[in-house]
Amino acid sequence: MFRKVLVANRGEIALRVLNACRELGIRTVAVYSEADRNSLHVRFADEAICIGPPRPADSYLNVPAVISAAEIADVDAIHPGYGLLSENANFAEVCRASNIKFIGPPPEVTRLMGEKEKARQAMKKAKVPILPGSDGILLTADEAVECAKTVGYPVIMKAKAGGGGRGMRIVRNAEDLPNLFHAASSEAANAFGNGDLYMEKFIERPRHIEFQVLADEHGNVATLFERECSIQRRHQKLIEEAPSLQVTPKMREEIGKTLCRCLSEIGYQNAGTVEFLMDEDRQLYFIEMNTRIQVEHPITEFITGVDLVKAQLLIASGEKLSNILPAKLEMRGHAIECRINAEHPQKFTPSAGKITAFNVPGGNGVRVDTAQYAEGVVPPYYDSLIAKLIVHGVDRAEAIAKMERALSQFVVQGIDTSISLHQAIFQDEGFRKGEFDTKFMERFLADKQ
Ligand code: MV4
Repeated sequence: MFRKVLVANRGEIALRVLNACRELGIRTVAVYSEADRNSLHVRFADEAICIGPPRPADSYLNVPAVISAAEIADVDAIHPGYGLLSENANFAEVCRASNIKFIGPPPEVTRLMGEKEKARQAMKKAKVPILPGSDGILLTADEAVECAKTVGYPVIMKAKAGGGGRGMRIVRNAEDLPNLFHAASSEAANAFGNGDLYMEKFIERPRHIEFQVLADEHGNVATLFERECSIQRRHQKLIEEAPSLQVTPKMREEIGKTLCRCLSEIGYQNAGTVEFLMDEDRQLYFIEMNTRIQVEHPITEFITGVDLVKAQLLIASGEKLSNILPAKLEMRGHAIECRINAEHPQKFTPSAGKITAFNVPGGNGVRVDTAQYAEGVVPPYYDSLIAKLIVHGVDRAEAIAKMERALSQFVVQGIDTSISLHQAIFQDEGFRKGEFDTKFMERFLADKQ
């Protein structure tokens, strides 16, 4: 096992990774920006190194600064958390060249999954269901018009380098296609430095369902069931739950088996998430893969009893899955996560500043992952997630009751938070019945006007 690990992240995920290291007897090194001097990830690490000014590009995303810190502290490995450098194949390559283990998949695999159209073809080859669409990049609007004739409208143009919904356009007829093709392409070229597009059949009201996987460095892959992540606004998830009410045991098993075979073939390693859309007929279709630990990983930890971050560390140190996972993985109960953001609950404007009061709920089956505290400061430079409230019940009804109780005891003063928005969502009849799709929040917010 590693002697010393650097955590290249901040906030709750930095603390989450530090905790896993501590429990495994690994020494820890935090890196921080000038805005995070008084952060808990700095306080609770064995060593901490300032890597630059507040702006992420000047600190947490500054590869030479992070690598220098790793060399000065003489670490064996770097855990990137989520966001920031976590899916940057070039960073993983620099780690490799510097003889530092990157805790994640090999850069070649990260690069493959980062090219969404290549990932799609790789999944297709391994018999993972994909949506009807193009076989590769469509270079011109004319080619796209031809392709759409076989796929059938509506279609969606997506950027091969895409993410977060940018460089995407829904197309409902051939007349509109050329303009939307060029709009998507220039948006993608601007955002990602690459304007290449591919096409998929557009699903009007999809559910977003994702499968958690773990792969060791010996070719073994396991799936840890699914998470339902349809409650989101502008591509930011707000509430996630596991398992999904819509996935039957048979679907879970079939998708699980196919994914294990596919990811073993690809040479996947470490933790990953395979995203699917579910259509109105409850069919699942692969859309993309995330090659990192995800924000919502605790709900999977609750239903499986597996510590996913410890698993990442063990896998990266060469351990076999059979020595990490129980002989038979089973799902127990139901887990739900609410993302508590520092933002206005109706206007969604970010809210930075000093937290004057902070009470975190607890009790049986209640977990709060946060790096915030009373008198703590939310800087304006980073994403607005300040805490994750996660609950585990014997069934969905108990999980909902626990979440409502816990939300009512979560007190944050001095800044705006999304706590009251979550309380309103939990009152919603459709949400309570599990009747929702990725358009839920749009309808919910329109009804509240
Ligand atoms: C789609 C889709 C409908 N049909 N693809 C949005 C972000 C990117 N990761 C994939 N996205 C979508 N792809 C097809 N063929 C609808 C979305 C989508 C969405 C997906 C998951 C969660 C929330 C979403 C919100 C709007 C659109």
